Amino acid sequence: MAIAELTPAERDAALADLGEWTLAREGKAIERTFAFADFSEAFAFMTRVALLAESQDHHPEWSNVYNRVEIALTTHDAGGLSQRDASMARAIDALL
Ligand code: HBI
Repeated sequence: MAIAELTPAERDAALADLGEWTLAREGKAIERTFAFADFSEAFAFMTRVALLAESQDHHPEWSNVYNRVEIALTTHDAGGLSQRDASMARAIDALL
């Protein structure tokens, strides 16, 4: 599916509302690190994100070490950031 990459202005506007997320990969991705009480809490969060990703057909690039989860969002089909990444970041924050 063709989807447009955000312009720098759109990117900066999206990030303004996503206070905990930072720009990465020279503006091609956004990322956030989450820390939970323990592995079980971290994995429960990852399960919720996984179901969200499937429902949105938009999938994170992520890693987990014990109680920490690192998530990066980018749109492969756009070759960088799209509105889908901003929407997904907001939806992920709502799963906390
Ligand atoms: N997830 N992050 C990300 N980026 C994509 O471009 C993407 C995806 N999940 C599924 C998906 N694209 C499909 O639309 C395409 O693989 C067909």
